[in-house]
Amino acid sequence: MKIAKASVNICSPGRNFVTLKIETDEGIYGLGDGTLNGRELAVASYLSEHVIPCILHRDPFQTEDIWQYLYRGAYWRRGPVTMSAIAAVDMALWDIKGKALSTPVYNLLGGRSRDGVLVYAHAHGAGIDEACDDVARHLAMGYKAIRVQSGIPGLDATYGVPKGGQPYEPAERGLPSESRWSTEKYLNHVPKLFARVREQFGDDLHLLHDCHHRLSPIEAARLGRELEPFHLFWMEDPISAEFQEGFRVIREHTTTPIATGEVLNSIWDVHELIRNQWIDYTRLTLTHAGGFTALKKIADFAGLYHVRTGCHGPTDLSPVCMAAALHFDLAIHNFGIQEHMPHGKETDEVFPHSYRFEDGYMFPGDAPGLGVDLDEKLAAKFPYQRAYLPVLRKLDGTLWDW
Ligand code: CS2
Ligand code: MG
Repeated sequence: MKIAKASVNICSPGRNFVTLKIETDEGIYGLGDGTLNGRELAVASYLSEHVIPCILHRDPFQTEDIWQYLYRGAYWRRGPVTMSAIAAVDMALWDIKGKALSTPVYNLLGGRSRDGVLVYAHAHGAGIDEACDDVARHLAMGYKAIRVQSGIPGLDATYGVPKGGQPYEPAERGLPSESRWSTEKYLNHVPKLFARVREQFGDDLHLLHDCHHRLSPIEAARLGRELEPFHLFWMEDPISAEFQEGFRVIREHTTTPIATGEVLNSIWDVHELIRNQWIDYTRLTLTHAGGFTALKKIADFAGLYHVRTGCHGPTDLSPVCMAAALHFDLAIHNFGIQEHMPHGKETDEVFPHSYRFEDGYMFPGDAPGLGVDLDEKLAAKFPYQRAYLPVLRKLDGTLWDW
């Protein structure tokens, strides 16, 4: 079997997605997600201009060699654009392998290591009361793990709390919006939020929280320590993820488990974090970190150090990535948890899939390959629209990490 054709689809059914379709001379095709929120066209062009010409006529079963060719062969290493493009190819090739062998991808990765994939939902509210109402709503839907974010008194907007009942983190058309931030107000508020959530919902529920890179190591250490009585499943991205050494300070002061990695894209971004046991969960995704071929190696390395996975799974990654993540999560031994943010109706219709949610767990389904498709006709009705993530400034105007 040979790769006969490959094309990049860019569509916006609710938000922008970049999908690579690789077709073989035997009529089998595979899909890969290359979406990089706010920088979609850079990946699309990297794929069309630089990657597709190099993979034509190759054997699609040679996932390892093609991965090495695209990574080492380019000379230039890492980075979200490069690694998302490589991931899109890798995912599509594993999809083809699964279809050619008539088996779901998880069987090619080691088979089922568990019955289902534990996922966490997102609860949020303008204040503590509203956030608790949202926790109750998600519990009623069957979720066993819930990330909780709430508005901060004195701040107009904050990460993880969409305004006016919009879906979580809508793609913002036009140039980036700006909002203001106060670490002091945030640090004073979050322990109160979790004290209330634990009091109202008891000990069984897994609770998570995302700091979204905004703290210094010692501020994160303070927060982790103050959250200890509420036994979080994890405190996510307490500081800028690329500052590996910074996690040492946090670790020395608190037993609250730490997760990071959603903005990182290779083993070299996390190997110190893992080797020194400064984190408990890696958040690397299949899309941004080079696909199955790369993530499997990272997970196996992490497993030696009792570090588990918690793949990033926001709505700005397509259902192709979600499907891929579920195959991966089901198969690897040191799986921790999977983020689940349901896509909107339009996105689900453009990407029909076999995965499903039931009683707090997700299941990739038994369709051969990834079990996800792209309805190209429907996708054409949702053309790309430029959209950006917001930008953050401190109260005095200093640019900050969003
Ligand atoms: C987030 C993301 O899912 C998460 O934990 O941190 O929502 C992140 O902000 C977006 O994926 C950025 O594109
Ligand atoms: Mg996050």
